[in-house]
Amino acid sequence: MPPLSRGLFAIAGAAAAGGAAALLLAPRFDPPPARTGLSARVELAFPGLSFRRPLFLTHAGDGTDRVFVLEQHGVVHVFPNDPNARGTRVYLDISRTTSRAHDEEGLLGIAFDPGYRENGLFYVHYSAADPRRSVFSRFRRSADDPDRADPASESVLLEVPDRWGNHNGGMLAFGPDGMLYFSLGDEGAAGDPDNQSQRLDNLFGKIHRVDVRGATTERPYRIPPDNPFAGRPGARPEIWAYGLRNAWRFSFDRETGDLWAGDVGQDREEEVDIVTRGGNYGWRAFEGSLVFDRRLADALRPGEAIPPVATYPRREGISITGGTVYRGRAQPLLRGRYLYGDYVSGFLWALEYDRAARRVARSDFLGDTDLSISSFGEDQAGEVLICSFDGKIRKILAEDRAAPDPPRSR
Ligand SMILES: [Ca+2]
Ligand SMILES: [Ca+2]
Repeated sequence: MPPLSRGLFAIAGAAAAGGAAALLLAPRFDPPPARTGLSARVELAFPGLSFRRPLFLTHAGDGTDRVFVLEQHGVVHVFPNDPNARGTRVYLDISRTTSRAHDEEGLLGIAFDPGYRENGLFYVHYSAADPRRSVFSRFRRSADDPDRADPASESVLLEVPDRWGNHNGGMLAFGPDGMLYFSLGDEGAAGDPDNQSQRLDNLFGKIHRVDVRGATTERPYRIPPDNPFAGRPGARPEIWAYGLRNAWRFSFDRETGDLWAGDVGQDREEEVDIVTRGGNYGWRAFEGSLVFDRRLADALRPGEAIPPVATYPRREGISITGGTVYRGRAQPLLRGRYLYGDYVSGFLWALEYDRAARRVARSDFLGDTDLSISSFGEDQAGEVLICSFDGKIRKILAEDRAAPDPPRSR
């Protein structure tokens, strides 16, 4: 799954599974020096439930307050949002058509239609083999059981052939505008060898936006006329933003509608972006705030590449898991903060962004969870839950760290 470069995923995956030998090989990380401000610990949200490589968690937006958890091998579970839940039901099982040939392949994302309560429609992104490709499909809820999807209802929206198993993106979500957004990574290998993220003639290294309302088998989606490159010769009209290496997870702020993404770095920096219409997020001219390809960077106009909102160096983590802006009620200290983490180091951060000034007002290192954080999800009420590869779902409990003693006067 996530978005790792340089084959480290195998090490981390084995470590997550408890392999002692692998743990010896796992990279070591240093917490950031600042230890004031907020801190947090994590706690099991559903102690009675365990999952096999849970990759994502969400709700159907239909008022039923159920939780849906994706397992990488191609299964979606559903259960009531109750800490005492003892079991789940299998909502969807496409494990036979989902490819797990590469660690980053599988059932990667799910998004419920804004009209799900009435129309029962939802969308998934999964990997398939022979030939290797990303598949975007629509399914429908079964007619007689709200806890089951109709496995025969699949309708393919889009298939994207892919030469490499890594960097497949994976997120899909509806925006506040009712459009379906989805990410694709730069296709893979390393360093985006064909510079696809900067080019507009392909779907890789981007976030896309399509209109699935009134879709038919013949026309599974339409291009919103206000897409930034709609009508431009040679450009894919689906593109919303580009220059993204592997935006494994993105989310919309429930209150502001802002689109936040975590973009996984290559060798030096992980980054957080606020993604805007037509924006170029720099890869592979830039990796985070740093020049990656001098020739490409020099060819860009000043300001053409939009810098990240935040970055962190490799000593703090090597594969960002983009999170979500907290709009729940249970953790007032986190209200309005963008929560994100690192899949390999397990570090967790909260960032406060000043939208008027367009800058980070405050950033807190919340702590080391010691988890392989694969995703942040939200329940119906906006409470944020963490999926990790130990199979468990956790909530975040924040507290104000005691301020350090002030320096003594001399
Ligand atoms: Ca790929
Ligand atoms: Ca960037």
